[in-house]
Amino acid sequence: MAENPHVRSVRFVKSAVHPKDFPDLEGLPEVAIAGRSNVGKSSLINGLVNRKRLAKVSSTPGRTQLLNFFVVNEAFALCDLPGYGYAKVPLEVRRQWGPMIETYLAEREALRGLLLLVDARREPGDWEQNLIGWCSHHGIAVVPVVTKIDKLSPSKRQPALAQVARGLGLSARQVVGWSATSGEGLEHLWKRTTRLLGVGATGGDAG
Ligand SMILES: Nc1nc2c(ncn2[C@@H]2O[C@H](COP(=O)(O)OP(=O)(O)O)[C@@H](O)[C@H]2O)c(=O)[nH]1
Ligand SMILES: [Mg+2]
Repeated sequence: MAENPHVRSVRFVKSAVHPKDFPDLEGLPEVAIAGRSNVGKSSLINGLVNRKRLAKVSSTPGRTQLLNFFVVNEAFALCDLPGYGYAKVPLEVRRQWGPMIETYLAEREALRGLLLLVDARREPGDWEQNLIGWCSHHGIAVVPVVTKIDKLSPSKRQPALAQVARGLGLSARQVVGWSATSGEGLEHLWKRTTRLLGVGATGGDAG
């Protein structure tokens, strides 16, 4: 597993659902991580910040129904958004996902961009398209990340990225390929995250 040399410190801040409970991080720029349940959001955060178990990786998809806030290098924040679409979660809870995420996107002033995760073996659907729509409505930049690319043979990776890009109506060059098990794509992911946050905002050598 590759180490991210740009990360010096990371801490969990809190979990919250409602805007009144979101942490006041005194204007630290923030990037959010979104995607269907089990797509690899928590694993991506752990990989990005060199921690095995900071964000809880769950073998029971859909358990994370809170927004989880982290601070990296005391310079920026990451927000692990609740996963969407696990059938065993009660309908009432599933109904709250959309409004919960939309409220966050609308009200989080420090939010600079969103990493939208799509499993390498799935095609993006209406939910991902909707999310891109909300982001563009609120002026939030989106970086699509294709997760679990280790599950594909090397020759199938580029076509998979292109397919996800098409499904999202974006160009393949915009898409980051990522594997939490091998660390492949880490440097690309960091670069794109840094760019979302703004130059100099990462508190380290931006690379
Ligand atoms: N092979 C592989 N498995 C992964 C990868 N990322 C996550 N997983 C696995 O997928 C499952 C769900 O991951 P998790 O990070 O909890 O997803 P979340 O629900 O989106 O937060 C776990 O069993 C992880 O170990 C990856 O890049 N490669
Ligand atoms: Mg998770």
